[in-house]
Amino acid sequence: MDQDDSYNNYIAKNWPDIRIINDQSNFWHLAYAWKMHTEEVNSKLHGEWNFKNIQDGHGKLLNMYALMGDGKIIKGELDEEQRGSEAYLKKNPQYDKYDFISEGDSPSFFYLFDNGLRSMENPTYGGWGGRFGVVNDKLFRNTVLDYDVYTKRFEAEYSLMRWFDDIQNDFAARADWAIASDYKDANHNPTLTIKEGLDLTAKPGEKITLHAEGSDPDGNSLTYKWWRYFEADTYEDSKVKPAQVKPEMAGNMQLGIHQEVAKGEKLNTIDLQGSDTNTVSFTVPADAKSGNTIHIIAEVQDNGKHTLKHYQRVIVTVK
Ligand SMILES: [Ca+2]
Repeated sequence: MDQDDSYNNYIAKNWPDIRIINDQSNFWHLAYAWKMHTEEVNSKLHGEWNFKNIQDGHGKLLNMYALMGDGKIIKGELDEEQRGSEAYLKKNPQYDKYDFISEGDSPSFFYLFDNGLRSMENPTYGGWGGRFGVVNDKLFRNTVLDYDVYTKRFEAEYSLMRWFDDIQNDFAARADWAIASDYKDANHNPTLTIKEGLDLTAKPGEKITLHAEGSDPDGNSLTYKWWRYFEADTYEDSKVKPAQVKPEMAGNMQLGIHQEVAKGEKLNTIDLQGSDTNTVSFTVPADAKSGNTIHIIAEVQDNGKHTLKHYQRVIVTVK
């Protein structure tokens, strides 16, 4: 965020070759702005879920995790910022006891999870830390939008919000690991490989079939889901092209950036067959140009506690 000017005033001047992902807006949405969202993305940010799955009965470390009105007073914090206090809850009645407070710093770390989304390869791919546009070869910012299926708008922050359930489920499993005395006492994520590989080339009009092979260390049953991350890829058809927002417009930190979708416009015109099975097929559009990419996300989900996932991203490059 460049909260303390350390990027603009020091790093950019003295270390110009360091690549920077400058998140100026997305992170607010896994932080104090979460109450602005539709309920569909927030279901695991409410008090009941957080208390039960993260804080209560999960050992000494998780007992220190801070939730709204949980009675914890943070030494040195301003009185009006003591979100654990009864007084704060009374003054801010939009929150319930044990509601999520903020994980605003966490998205910048989420890139490093090797969850299969490949966000650490390229900030424009998107992953648990959100998705970013290219300002120049050293700088990435919130200049790209993802289509929020609930609000029907393109929003920078949806590139982060779309993962909230998965992020919180994963966190809850880790909270369980903190108290498990044996491996079998908690659930663990499945793994996933794609038989055909992750970086493929194809001709326009070619039919592609991909096979997902999941495995679960706990022996859970697995289900599969495939979808095209059309906002992240570069094939353009008659669908709406995700709006490229000028960098100077990306500074609206509290509200994010929104763009309405015109009625009747298609968001994705590549039909995935078998998208809820372990084998998906689709045809590379005949008008695809050489160099275009198509990003297909494969998800595997177990049926253990917190229904954990792993992903793979297949990138098809048209030649
Ligand atoms: Ca499992």
